[in-house]
Amino acid sequence: MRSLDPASLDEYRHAVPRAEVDVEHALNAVAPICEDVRTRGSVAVLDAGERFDAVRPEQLRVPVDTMARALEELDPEIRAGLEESVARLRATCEAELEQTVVTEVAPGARVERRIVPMQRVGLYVPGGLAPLVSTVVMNAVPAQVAGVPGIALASPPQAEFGGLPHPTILAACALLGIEEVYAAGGAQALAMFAYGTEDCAAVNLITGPGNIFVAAAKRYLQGTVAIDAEAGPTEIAIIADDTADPAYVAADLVSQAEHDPLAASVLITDSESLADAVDAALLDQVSAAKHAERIRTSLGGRQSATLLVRDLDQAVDVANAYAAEHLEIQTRDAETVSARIVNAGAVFVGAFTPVSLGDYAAGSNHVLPTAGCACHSSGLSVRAFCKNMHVVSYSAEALDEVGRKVVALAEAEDLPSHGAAVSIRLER
Ligand code: HSO
Ligand code: ZN
Repeated sequence: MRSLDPASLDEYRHAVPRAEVDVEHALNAVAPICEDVRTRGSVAVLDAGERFDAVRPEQLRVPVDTMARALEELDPEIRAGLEESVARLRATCEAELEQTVVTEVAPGARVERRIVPMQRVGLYVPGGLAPLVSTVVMNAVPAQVAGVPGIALASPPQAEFGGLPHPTILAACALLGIEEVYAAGGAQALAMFAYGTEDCAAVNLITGPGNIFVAAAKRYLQGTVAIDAEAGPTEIAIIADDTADPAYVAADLVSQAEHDPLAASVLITDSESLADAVDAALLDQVSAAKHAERIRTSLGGRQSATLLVRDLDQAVDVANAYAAEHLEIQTRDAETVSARIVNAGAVFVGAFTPVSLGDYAAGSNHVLPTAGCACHSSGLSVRAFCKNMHVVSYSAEALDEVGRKVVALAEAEDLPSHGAAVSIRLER
C-alpha cells in the first residue's frame, strides 16, 4: 500500500507508473510486415500468419457457411448472452446516433450538418490469451447502427481450428450478419485493411483492440487509414471508501488483471481498513482463480497499486490525473463522486456495476482509451463510424446580402479571384 500526498497534479499523474509498452520499438518489427503486404498482397498476409500464428489458412476469407455452422453449434447459453449484449448495445447506439442539424443563418442561407457513415471499415478482433467474442459485438454493433455499408472483420487464424478464427468469434459474426470475415491477425491483418489486397478491398477506418504489434501497426498505418485508438494493456481503477464491500473490490481488481500480466489494477481509497480487507480478500481470490499466475504478475507489477489518499476529494483528483480506462466508484453517494470525474474511458457507479458487466452486457462499449488517453479520447461508439459533412446552400438573394463582405475578406487576403467568384454573381 502506498500513501499519497503529492503537491501537484503532475505528481498524481506519476503516482502509478504505466506498464512499459514500447510501441516505438515494435514499429521496427511491423514496418516490414506492412510493406510486404502492401507489395505482395494476400500471399504476404498468409505468409505472416504462418510465421506468427503457426498456421497457414487455406484461404484468407472465411466461407459464410463455415460461420453459419459455427452459429448452429454455439452453446445456447452463450448465444443468449450474445443476443442480450447485442440488444443492449444496439439500444444505446440507436439513442446516441447523431441527428442532422439544419441552420438557417440568414433568410435563404442554409448550412446543414449532415451525418454520413464511413463507407467501409475493418474491425479487428484479437486472438491472444482469450477469444474475445464480446469484442465482435462491441466493434460491429456501432458500425451497423451507424449504417456503414461495408463491414469487414479480421481475427487471427488458430492452429487448433485448422487455420480459422476461433469458432465462437465466427458464430458471433454469423449472429450479427457479418459476412466478410478474414483469418488474419496482427500487423498483417491491419495492413491488409489499410492497403487492400486482391481478397480484401481497402477500408477507411480500422477499429478494435490488440497487442503491442497491433498498436504499432496502427501507428504505422495511420494516415493511410483512420484508426480508433492505440489500445494498451487494460486498466481498472477503483475509488472506494469504508462503505465498499472488500470482496467486491477485490473481485473487480482481479477481473481485469486476468487479461494480461501487464494489466493495471489500482485501488484509490481513504480507508486503511478497507485497503487491508481488500488485500486479505485478494489473497483468497487470487489463489482460487483459474489464471492465478497471470493475475499475480499483473497485481504485483509496478503498474498496479493501492493508493491511500487523505479524502475523497483527493481520490477524485488522483483518478482524474490517472485517467483510467475503467473507473469504478464504490463509495457512499457514488453518483455525486461520479459527477466530478472528467477523465476516464468509462465510469462504473455503485456496488452493483462491476466492469465485467460493462465488458459484456451493460449496453456500454468496452473498446476504451488506455494509457491515460482518456484525457483526450473517447471509447468506441456510433460516432466513431460517422463523419460530419457541411452541406451549404444559398439563394441568389442570400448571396447578395453577404457578398460584399466576402469580397472585402478576399481582398484582405490578396486573393481577388476569390472575391471575383462572388462579385460576378452580384452583377448578374
Ligand atoms: N476489459 C476488456 C474487454 C473485455 N473483457 C473483453 C472481457 N472481454 C477491455 O475493456
Ligand atoms: Zn475485461
